[in-house]
Amino acid sequence: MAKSDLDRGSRAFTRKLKRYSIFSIARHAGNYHQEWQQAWSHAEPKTAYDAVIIGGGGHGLATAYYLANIYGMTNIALIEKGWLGGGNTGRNTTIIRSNYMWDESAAIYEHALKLWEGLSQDLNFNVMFSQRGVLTISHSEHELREMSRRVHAIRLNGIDSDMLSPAAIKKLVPMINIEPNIRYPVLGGFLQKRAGTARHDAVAWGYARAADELGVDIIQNCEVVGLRRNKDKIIGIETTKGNIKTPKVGCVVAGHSSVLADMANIKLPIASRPLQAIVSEPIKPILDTVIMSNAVHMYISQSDKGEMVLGAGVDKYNSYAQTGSWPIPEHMVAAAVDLFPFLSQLRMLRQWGGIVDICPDASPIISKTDIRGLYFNCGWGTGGFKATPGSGHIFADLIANDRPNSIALPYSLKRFETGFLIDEHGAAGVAH
Ligand code: FAD
Ligand code: PYC
Repeated sequence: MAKSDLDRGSRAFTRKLKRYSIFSIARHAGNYHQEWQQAWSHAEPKTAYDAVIIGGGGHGLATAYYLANIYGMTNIALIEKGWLGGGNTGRNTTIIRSNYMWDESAAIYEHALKLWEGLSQDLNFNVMFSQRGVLTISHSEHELREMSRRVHAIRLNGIDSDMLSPAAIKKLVPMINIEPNIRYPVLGGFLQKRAGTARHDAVAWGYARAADELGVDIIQNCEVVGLRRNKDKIIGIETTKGNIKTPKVGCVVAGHSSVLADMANIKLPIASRPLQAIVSEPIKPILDTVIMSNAVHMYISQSDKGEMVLGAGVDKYNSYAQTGSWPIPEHMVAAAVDLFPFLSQLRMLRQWGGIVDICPDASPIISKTDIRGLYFNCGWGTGGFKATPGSGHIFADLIANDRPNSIALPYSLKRFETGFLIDEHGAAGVAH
């Protein structure tokens, strides 16, 4: 065993001992979070690694964790230009579901959902996964028929999904207005009971801590500014903390995927757009289901802190500014108040935006490129949080084995040449 492996092993062991001992709990009980053990170390880049993952969101961190945990690749680094989870991972509205239309989507989103179901145990970190159910409502007869067609497809893939009448919806969500004379009358809906939410930053922190314990170097405040290649082979990266040699680079940078791809003269079929959300002041628990309306681009849930979390449709222009235009939340709030009149009594606390990377078919890219050793995982658009564990798991497999497994294969960049697109605009609809 190399000395660096021993160092890593003892680093993890000492940290675990300090963290879990009863003395540690007693010592920290009265000191208001002072002297707490850091959950992961702040590494400085070495000159070379076996692989480098660019992007410290949930997908990048999950990739690094599975590379180390499953494939034993521990001489790797994760490079983040800001702070972990500061991109879309910490900005999303945390909806997790696997009720997509096509078989390829069922495979990947259900793979992720199954991993979510054991994630807190796997990471030994409470990611607060809550299977409170996700209800999608319909406001027209036509939408209802389309919904029932999708429910049949979902069930054929063995995934739970049930159509609900307005009365059943009212029973499940007493706060909803199902009067027939409102602007967006509720004609029915469908529910995935195993779907739900998780605490998004805990997901980043949990993966970071677990990856760090396995020896992954997590390097923050370090921007990748160039990709180095020798003809058709990747040989390293250029960063604001110096150059790093590596034969494998995984890019997982969501809204900035085209920027990274441009460094390798690759054009990705991606539009980068702002997606906005808002939260209200906290109130007592009144909503224990997630509700989405694709037709009006409105979705709502209540966070564990009591805030009402509301999200809107994607902005209609490309941008890298993490904000968004006013008419989008204004339209969404009008619909939300129509459906949930109690919202008019609440003050909104915060609004924010994230930059999402949307493919023409609203499905992701998990792919090798024409440059050997350069891989992309992106294009999750408005709906990648739910995929975080599955995406990292599959991307790690692609990087370690340099070939896509059966779940990843349909998500190759080649589909934009062959035309085998996986059109999920309908299922991604709420934010599209
Ligand atoms: P990110 O978390 O964005 O991570 C990418 C990281 O790469 C960033 O931290 C960034 O700083 C870093 N980076 C970029 N360029 C560089 C560089 N040159 N060098 C180093 N680092 C770099 N999805 C759902 O499934 N359910 C939802 O309810 C949901 N709601 C959403 C609501 C909003 C408002 C938004 C914005 C998104 C929502 N999404 C949702 C989408 C989801 O957030 C994303 O698909 C997912 O978080 C993407 O994760 P990621 O790890 O790929 O990206
Ligand atoms: O993909 O479920 C989703 C989603 C909801 C809000 C934004 N994305």
